[in-house]
Amino acid sequence: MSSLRETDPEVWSAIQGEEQRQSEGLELIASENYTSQAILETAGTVFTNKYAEGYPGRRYYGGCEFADVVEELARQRVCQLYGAEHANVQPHSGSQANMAVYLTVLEPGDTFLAMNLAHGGHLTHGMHLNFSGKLYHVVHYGVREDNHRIDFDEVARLAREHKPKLIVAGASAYPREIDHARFAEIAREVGAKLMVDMAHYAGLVAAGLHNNPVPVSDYVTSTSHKTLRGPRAGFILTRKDNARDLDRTVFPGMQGGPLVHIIAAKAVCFGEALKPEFKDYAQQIVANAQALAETLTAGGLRLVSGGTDNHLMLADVTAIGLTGKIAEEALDRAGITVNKNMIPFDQRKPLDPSGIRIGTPALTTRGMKEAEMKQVGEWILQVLRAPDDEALIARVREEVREFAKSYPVPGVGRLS
Ligand code: DSN
Repeated sequence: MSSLRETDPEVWSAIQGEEQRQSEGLELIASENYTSQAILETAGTVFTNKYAEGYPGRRYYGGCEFADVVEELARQRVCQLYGAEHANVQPHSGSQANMAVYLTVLEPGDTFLAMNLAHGGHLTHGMHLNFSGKLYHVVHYGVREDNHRIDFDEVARLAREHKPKLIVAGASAYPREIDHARFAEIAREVGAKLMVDMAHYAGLVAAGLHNNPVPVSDYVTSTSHKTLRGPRAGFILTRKDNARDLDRTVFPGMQGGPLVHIIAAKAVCFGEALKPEFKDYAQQIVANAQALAETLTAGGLRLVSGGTDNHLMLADVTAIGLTGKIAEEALDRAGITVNKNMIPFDQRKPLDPSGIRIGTPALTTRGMKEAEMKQVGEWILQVLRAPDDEALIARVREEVREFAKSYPVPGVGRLS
């Protein structure tokens, strides 16, 4: 019996609801995943009680000997995973990891070059309402209109014209492999530093399925909870010569006490990603994305860039007379979770854009393979062809519920 059930039935009940939602639905949000039971357990330990400002061996609080152990394990493992010289595993999130690099490299008002949000970039890549867009002068590159691939001619032209101090590569909604070496060449030519935000595809890099940005970049930022399948958090990789400045920016520059329980869970995550079976998992993510993309394309959906090399795809639903918002809501009612998303050269607005973003990391963790992706794709097509047909949606909802029950979500039932 869970003590939470007795002490706080309202929160306990919300957790039960969320467990049921995750178990009975199909999670296709490209940035979400299910951590292992081991990671969940670690995140829920007494390390949450500990203050450990500073770094291993140099703390501002007593009693940090075990905090040092887990932070050192996390640093060593993530450096081994990506071949990095130095890691800072304290950022609470990917946004804070990006902020730490900006504050290390740039002064307010400096120029950086990054991917347009509507073409796949992230909020922290200079969106006007985000700190990154407010503090810095941001110049955006995008994708080519004819093939939706990053327009490197434009990147080079903008870099030569604006002479940014920093070039940011990496994206949150780009279905193709990113040529980090090409970015590095352009950065070198104009004397800019290169930061790669690999949050989305970090698991694919760890498995050797996407080229590794570490050897060609000054800084690599990431989250640990997307394709890497760890706890919700961030980290930064860099060379030894940048370590001191970067570490000072994270603490005391930006953050106070690190979240030691989450750092411990990151150590477990990096340990899991170092195991050979993680490569199998990552290969299946990509195979599943390709199977789903084929089913959706065969069913008449137009995919941005025509397909995918990674874990995600973007479908233009205006081609079948819908908007992203209508598509997201109809699929949600059928127990299939995706997010509406801008597509390159979108004529619509962010709150009701033309596309939806679909990703396979979470369903792959539940053990689904190509055959299951075909079935999931068929359900998506059925719903999108009749988004107002509530009887059809209710039928799909029931089928999804029955189907999903056969693919357990790790950690569900721990508190029941
Ligand atoms: N919000 C995340 C995503 O969904 O891609 C990126 O941090």
